[in-house]
Amino acid sequence: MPPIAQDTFLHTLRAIVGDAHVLTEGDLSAWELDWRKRQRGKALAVVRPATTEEVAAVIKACVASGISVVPQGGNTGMVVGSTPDASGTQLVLSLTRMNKIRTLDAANLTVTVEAGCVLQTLQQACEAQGFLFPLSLAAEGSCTIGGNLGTNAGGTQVVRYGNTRELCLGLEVVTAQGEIWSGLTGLRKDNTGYDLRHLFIGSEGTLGVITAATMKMVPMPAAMLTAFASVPSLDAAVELLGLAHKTLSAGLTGFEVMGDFALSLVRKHFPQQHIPFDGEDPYCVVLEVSDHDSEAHARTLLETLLEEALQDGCVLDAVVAESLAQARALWHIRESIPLAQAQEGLNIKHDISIAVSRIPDFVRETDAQIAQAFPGARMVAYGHLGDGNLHYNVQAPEGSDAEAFLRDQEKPMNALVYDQVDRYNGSISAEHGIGSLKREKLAEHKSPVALGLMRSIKQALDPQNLMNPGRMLKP
Ligand code: FAD
Ligand code: 2HG
Ligand code: ZN
Repeated sequence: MPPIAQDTFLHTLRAIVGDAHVLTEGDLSAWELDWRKRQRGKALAVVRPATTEEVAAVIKACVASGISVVPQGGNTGMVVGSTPDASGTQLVLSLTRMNKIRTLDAANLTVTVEAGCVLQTLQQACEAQGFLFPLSLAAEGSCTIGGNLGTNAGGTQVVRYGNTRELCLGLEVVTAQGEIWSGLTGLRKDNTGYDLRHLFIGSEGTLGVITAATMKMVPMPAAMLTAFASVPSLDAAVELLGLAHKTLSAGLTGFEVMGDFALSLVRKHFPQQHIPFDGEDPYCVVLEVSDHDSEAHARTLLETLLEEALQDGCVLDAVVAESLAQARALWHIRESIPLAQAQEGLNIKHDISIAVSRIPDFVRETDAQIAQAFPGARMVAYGHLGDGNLHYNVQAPEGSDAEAFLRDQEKPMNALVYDQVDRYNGSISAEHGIGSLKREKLAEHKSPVALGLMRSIKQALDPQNLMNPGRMLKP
């Protein structure tokens, strides 16, 4: 863009959102560098609108000047989808000033919230009115509901409540043309044609900008209990999951698995945390039961389950949290794994899903292949076993240069793992999305028919290819 045209464009943006909210100078790392520090981009500017109308005006200005837009929430995404490329031509559209909770409708069990609202703020607002907003992930203190919808985030309660998609009843969106679509109906039934909200959920900012959403809440359970158990194998963890479904039914609200090396990284980098058991067993599980009757009822159910599991041998040892503080501490261990991985150094992530029943075989087989092909590679396996979603991550060999390992080994490592995922009929992205890190892989692993349909949708909604171009779909 010639300098004069660029000045005119920035002047237009300043007139829309105010001078203070168009950032072009100083340290813009918070918007230009992704959470994993995988890529640093360069933004033309960071623009921070405060209303839906301002977003629409910004997009219209972008359309008029042919400027591409990268919507951004908390910038906690795992696949480099929310930061600009290195060209210095893309506008980062940060939604964080649009953070109001517009309405909470207790009778309809819904809350309408702006896209930039931090997830934890939304959880707390619901809790204050006696409701649970059942989306929970370790980034909840900084990720936004717009980003959660943009990625169709999962987290630790999907086993009971589903992904963000399942929690959304309506959206308000600014289209790629700068029009406002108001779909905040809060209806549970509406069969008036294509359900447009589902196009935008999980579209990673490539089709339009989500500015607000109507989300489901559930009545706060009377009790939520957490247990931490060690298990002799992944097969045993799967057996325990089956028992938990049978005993707890809809009361099972969390079921996470953690490999011993993943836990050892938490021990190493967060020694102040107390991890039950000594780390001798290959896997541990965190499980949560929610109960609408009472804590005593929940405890009886959980203890019955654990006793049966101990007798069966699918659990070796278990503790049940005695207080909310203890429950939080147990969950904190699990949630610290990505942070411990980051402290350990750059790493390779595989956010995969496979039928729960096939996960043990997948891990056995793939671990063996990796050990042979990449001697010393350290496997950090953990995740949402209840959803068949494993974070099958890899840390560079001990003492090696992680940057060099990623440069030389990430491609062949990904090829090996994703070929295995194909063999097991799984998915190469369960909850984090595609962004730029996985777009080549999407092109290889998604069927040509599905890719063709995706391209048609993109072309129909964003014919100028201005919305987060190059993310998800290859240019
Ligand atoms: P960003 O990172 O800012 O954006 C993510 C994507 O959404 C980008 O493509 C962006 O363009 C798009 N986007 C953002 N806002 C909008 C909008 N308003 N309209 C349209 N598109 C938009 N993810 C999980 O699924 N489960 C987990 O358990 C989980 N745990 C995590 C733990 C840690 C410690 C961290 C750092 C991340 C974790 N994540 C997890 C990944 C991440 O937090 C989620 O993907 C989250 O949903 C991203 O929200 P965000 O506001 O940070 O979005
Ligand atoms: C989690 O479940 C997140 O903790 C992050 O999805 C996973 O860092 C990862 O690979
Ligand atoms: Zn996860």
